[in-house]
Amino acid sequence: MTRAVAHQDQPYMFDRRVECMPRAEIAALQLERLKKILAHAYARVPHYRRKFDEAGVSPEDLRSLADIERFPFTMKTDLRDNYPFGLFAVPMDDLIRLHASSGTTGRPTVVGYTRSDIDLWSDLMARSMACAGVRPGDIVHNAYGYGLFTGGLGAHYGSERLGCATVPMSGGATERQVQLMQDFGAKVLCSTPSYALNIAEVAESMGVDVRKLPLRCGLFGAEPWSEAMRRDLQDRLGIQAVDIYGLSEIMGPGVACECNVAQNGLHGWEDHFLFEVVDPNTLKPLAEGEAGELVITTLTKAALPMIRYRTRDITTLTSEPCSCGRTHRRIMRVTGRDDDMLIIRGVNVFPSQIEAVLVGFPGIAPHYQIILTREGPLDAIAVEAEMLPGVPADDDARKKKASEVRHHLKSMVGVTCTVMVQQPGAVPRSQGKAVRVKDLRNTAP
Ligand code: DLL
Repeated sequence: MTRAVAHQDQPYMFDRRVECMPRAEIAALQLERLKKILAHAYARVPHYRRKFDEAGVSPEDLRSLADIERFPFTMKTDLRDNYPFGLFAVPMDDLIRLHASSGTTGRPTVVGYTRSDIDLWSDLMARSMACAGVRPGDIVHNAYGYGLFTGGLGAHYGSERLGCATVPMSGGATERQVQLMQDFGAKVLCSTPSYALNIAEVAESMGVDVRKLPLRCGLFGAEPWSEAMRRDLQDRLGIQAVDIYGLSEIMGPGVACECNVAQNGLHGWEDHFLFEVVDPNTLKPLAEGEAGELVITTLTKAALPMIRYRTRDITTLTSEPCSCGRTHRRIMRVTGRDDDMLIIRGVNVFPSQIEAVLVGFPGIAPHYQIILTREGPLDAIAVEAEMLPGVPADDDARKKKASEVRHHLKSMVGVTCTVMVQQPGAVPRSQGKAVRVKDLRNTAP
């Protein structure tokens, strides 16, 4: 498998030939690569061969990019049903890495990489970081979890490929993180947005003003977050907070990343991935600007080609020109996963919409949890938030604040919920991906 961006001996910066490629050339490159990857998957993976045969299509049927619609989707269940290695398209001897997601139920999903896949991932992660404003020579503090999760090693390899001194912190031991960020003079923080908030809070409690440190840029992803959270993090940390997206099944972090110029939508790297947005109910393709489920096909990965993978992530796509000059289409902020969407008395709600109301609310800290319970036949939702430190937090003050928040949630999001405002520090803090929803619907009262 050839690599498009082969700068192995040079730090990756900004390859205009690739990132600013005219759209017609991107489409031509995608078609050429899509033909190859379909043939690769069909020839090497019995699952794809069977699925294509059942759908009555073969790789030769693809003449234009639009023909992709004739090919079957791939879902997380396909990975689970073929656990652990059934969807791999290369001999096991060719693999140099395995990652897995724990998953809340059942078998984990396992993903594998050849050496060329790891190179590609490192290149794309370096490209993403450069796009976000990271520069060779920067000290990168990497607080994404190392291990089976793709966040830690993905950011690590990309950061090294870019030529940055990479600090492999992983999550946890937050006071130590603050200490080392300060001592080393980190310019870049890689973490989930919820953990960045935890770091900011711990720094404040240690009397460290992060805004006065050399930290300049945050690469935040792996979970949904809101514009309100971006403003809060930028303000507290004195940085530019940039959104980065990815998922293990497709590669890991670095499938798409915002540029530091516009900070408005994530450039999806179309020389290596084909993006579609479909209606999650009818599975019909949606036009640009229409919100639906993101579907991704890998165009160049060898070990685990993914054909029309249904991510469950809800977003929109745009090919509007971006002020940074990059031509790769943007995936607008992922509001949440369709399996995380709450339906409360007929109203569809993503946790990130609740976050957008809470973060920046006067007197309220940006930590929250959503608790789901059953009241008779109906689902009920309670939001647990907490007062900002330093604000009066007696019973009356907290009740009054709770009622204000409840009114805002009703008018901005349309849901009626119970709101509990607790003392500062009461809501559990995140160490990695935040658990936003506590579902008590199936537990006995
Ligand atoms: O979370 C990869 C990653 C690591 C991305 C570090 C960015 C930074 P998974 O654990 O497989 O991989 O989880 C993937 O996380 O389908 C989304 O639902 C969610 N997600 C990832 N990035 C974002 C983001 C990594 N920027 C799942 N905004 C995806 C919203 C995100 N959701």
